[in-house]
Amino acid sequence: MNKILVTRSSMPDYEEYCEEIKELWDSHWLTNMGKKHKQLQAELETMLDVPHVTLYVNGHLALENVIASFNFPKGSEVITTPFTFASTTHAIVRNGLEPVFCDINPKDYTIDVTKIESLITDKTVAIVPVHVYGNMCDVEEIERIAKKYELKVIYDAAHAFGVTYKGKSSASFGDASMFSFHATKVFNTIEGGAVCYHDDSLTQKLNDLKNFGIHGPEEVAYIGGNAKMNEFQAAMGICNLRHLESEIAKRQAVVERYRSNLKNIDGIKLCDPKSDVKSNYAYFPVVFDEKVFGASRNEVMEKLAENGIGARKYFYPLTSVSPAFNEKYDPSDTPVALHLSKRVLTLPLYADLSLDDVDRICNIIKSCKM
Ligand code: T4K
Repeated sequence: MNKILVTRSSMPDYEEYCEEIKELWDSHWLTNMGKKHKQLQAELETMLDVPHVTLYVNGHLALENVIASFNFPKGSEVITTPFTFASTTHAIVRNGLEPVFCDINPKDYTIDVTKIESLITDKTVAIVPVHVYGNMCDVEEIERIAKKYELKVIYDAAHAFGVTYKGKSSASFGDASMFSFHATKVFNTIEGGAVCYHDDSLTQKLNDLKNFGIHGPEEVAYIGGNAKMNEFQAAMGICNLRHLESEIAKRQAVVERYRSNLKNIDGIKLCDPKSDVKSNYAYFPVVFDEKVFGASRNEVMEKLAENGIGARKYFYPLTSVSPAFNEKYDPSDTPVALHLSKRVLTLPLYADLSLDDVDRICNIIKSCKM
């Protein structure tokens, strides 16, 4: 029986990628913001409808750098959620800032905007909300709060490439948004990421941070690091962008098949798309209520694994309970996130997952029901 993993990288035809990288053998120009890098950046600015895109070697360094670009005083507080990939919290902490964990809402698992204001102190400088699974945060309420308290908003939009809210690109909200172009994402550049923003003055800061602060052959004006996307990554992005629409349409068909198979089952909760959000179908989370369903999330995961199917617990454990924090944060302060992290399972989802395989996965899940 063929193994099915939680996702599988989207790739162009081999010939298409070879054609795209062919000229690199002529030019020998492999990195440092070359031709492919510039082309992908321009294509993304158009596609995401945002004035500035700065490309990165991966999403994490994009997030770490964009937070750094605001020069927040060390020890300042940043409101975020623990129901995310380690990267979000790490990017805050690695900048010498203090994460303040806000709970998520039980409907779409993004930050609970009704709880943000009570967490604001005179040390708060920013909110780092996470658009989870291809859904989007309540961007309007976050904007209202940020304006009222003069806070920066930096979205972790790793899961939200190509998503729109009321027809507006996910890249257009907040002071900046970070996208991940990792191999496991809806759109990939093998590894990669980007920061999208409106403010012209951020461009120099982000370039300084990702390219050693080099301003010219004889001028290093800032103590920056190295986080540049290379030409092979950019070439992969150029190819994958051509197929994005059809990849998302195929994902949508997979998600619709999952929904029709798993709707109205006692003890299974599906995550409803927010109205006005056009998803990219990045992940398919299912929440198991053991008392009603008769089997726990972990038991379902094991049963799937016995059948060669690799579902994953995105996101368990909460980032706030990492042993690196030495019990500094109490997960019971974010009860919805804690509850969800113990029950959620993300099912296999990628463009070429066959509908027969979706049916098979759902039948195995249904067979776990007591
Ligand atoms: N913020 C959020 C909310 C994020 O979810 C992420 C990344 C980031 C920030 C940081 O962005 P990056 O710096 O990564 O650009 C994976 C990804 O590595 C990670 O990018 C992603 N989130 C996270 C949710 O998932 P793992 O440790 O679960 O990946 P792994 O290696 O177990 O792969 C999962 C499955 O994907 C495999 O079973 C098969 C498939 N796969 C994997 C690889 C590496 C492929 O088909 N091709 C591949 O090359 O973290």
